[in-house]
This record gives sequence, C-alpha cells and structure tokens, in this order.
Amino acid sequence: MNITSAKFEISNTDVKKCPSTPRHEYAFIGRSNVGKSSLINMLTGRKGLAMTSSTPGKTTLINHFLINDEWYIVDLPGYGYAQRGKKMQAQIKQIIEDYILEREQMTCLFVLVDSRHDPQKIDMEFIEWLGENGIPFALVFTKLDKMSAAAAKIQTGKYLERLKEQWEELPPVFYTSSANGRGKHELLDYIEELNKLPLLASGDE
Ligand SMILES: Nc1nc2c(ncn2[C@@H]2O[C@H](COP(=O)(O)OP(=O)(O)OP(=O)(O)O)[C@@H](O)[C@H]2O)c(=O)[nH]1
Ligand SMILES: [Mg+2]
Repeated sequence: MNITSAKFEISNTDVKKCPSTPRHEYAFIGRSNVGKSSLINMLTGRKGLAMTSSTPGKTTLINHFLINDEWYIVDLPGYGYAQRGKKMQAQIKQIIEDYILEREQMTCLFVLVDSRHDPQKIDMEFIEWLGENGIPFALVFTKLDKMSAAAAKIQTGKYLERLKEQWEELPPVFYTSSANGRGKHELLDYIEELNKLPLLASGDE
C-alpha cells in the first residue's frame, strides 16, 4: 500500500473525544523513546508529521492522523518514563489504558520494543495485560539500524523466547528502522490486509 495523504486531525487526553467516524485505526505504543513517532513519520513518508525528540516523554497526548482519507494512525505517549514524576506518570497511564480498553475501532495495537535491549519487565507485563484484555496486537522491533544483523538476531530472539513462555502462539512480528525505512512495506501491507476486514466498532457504519 502507498500512503498518498497523511493529515494531523486532533490531539486528546480523553478517549471519548477521539474522532467518532468509524474507520480502521492503528495505534503505536511502547516505552518512551522507543521510536513510536519516528516510525509513524517513516511509514507516512512525512518527517515532521508526528513530533519526535531525543529526550523521552515527548508525546503526551492521543494524536490522530488521517491516512489516505480512509483510516487512522494514532501516536500514543510512551509508558514507563520515571522522570515524568508520579502524578504525570499516573495520568499518562490512565490515558493509555482508557484508550486501549475503550477504543473499539482500534484494529491493531503495534507494540514497539527497542531491538538493542534485553526483554524488559515493563514490556512483558504490558503485553500480558493486553492478553488478559483480549487486545489485538503485533510486535515491532525498532532501531535495527543501530546493530549488526547477527546481534539483532540474538537480541530479538531473546524477546521472542520470553514471549513464548507466555503465549502459545506468537503475534505478528515486524523488524524496523525509521532511519533506513526497513519494515515499511511489511507493516503497510499488514495494515492493508486488516483494512479489508469488517470494522467491529459501532454498528452505524
Ligand atoms: N537510529 C535510529 N534512531 C531512531 C529510530 N527511531 C527513533 N529514533 C530516535 O530515537 C529518539 C526517540 O524517537 P521518538 O520517535 O521521539 O520516540 P517515541 O517513542 O515517540 O518517544 P516518546 O514520544 O517520548 O514516548 C529520537 O532521537 C529518534 O531520532 C531508528 O529507527 N533508528
Ligand atoms: Mg512520541
């Protein structure tokens, strides 16, 4: 699939105020600084669409982008950024959880993990929580340009092994780099397939 148009639509802290038009929607989540906003820019081919920063904690709102006048990409705040302070962390956690649990038109949640790191407790617990709540998700390894192919195979392999301890079947897995475009076509093709499915949300379509 090609992306021919990508427009910022709205930012929210409240899931109830998110766009009500029934469209397929794909959200990007993961620890702060994992590369969510960068991946959205890479996928859409628009560098400044989602705001990125080398300092963690940049995205603090639910951001909707309308793609090809047809479906949404959603940039979410990252989780697990301790420097935010307890109150702000709790607020962000609430925003994320409400969005994930209440947003019926969210067809798939892409969970990003930094390919350089060993499996992190916070990611494993988050993924377990998704399972408990029946949330459809896929796993996206980011920043693959930062390591050799051999090292990447070992690191990402460790993650998948850990997941197999929790899950009988692994979710779809994508290997990406926002720096060199790796994984773009695979991700967009996956979304294209999901877009063909009937939207489960409100029956008023
Ligand atoms: N080399 C490399 N750097 C990346 C990649 N993706 C993101 N980065 C860098 O990682 C930093 C964080 O990227 P963001 O896209 O802002 O991360 P985020 O997950 O949206 O972060 P928050 O909004 O703070 O939760 C930036 O300095 C990016 O340039 C990648 O694939 N390769
Ligand atoms: Mg961000």
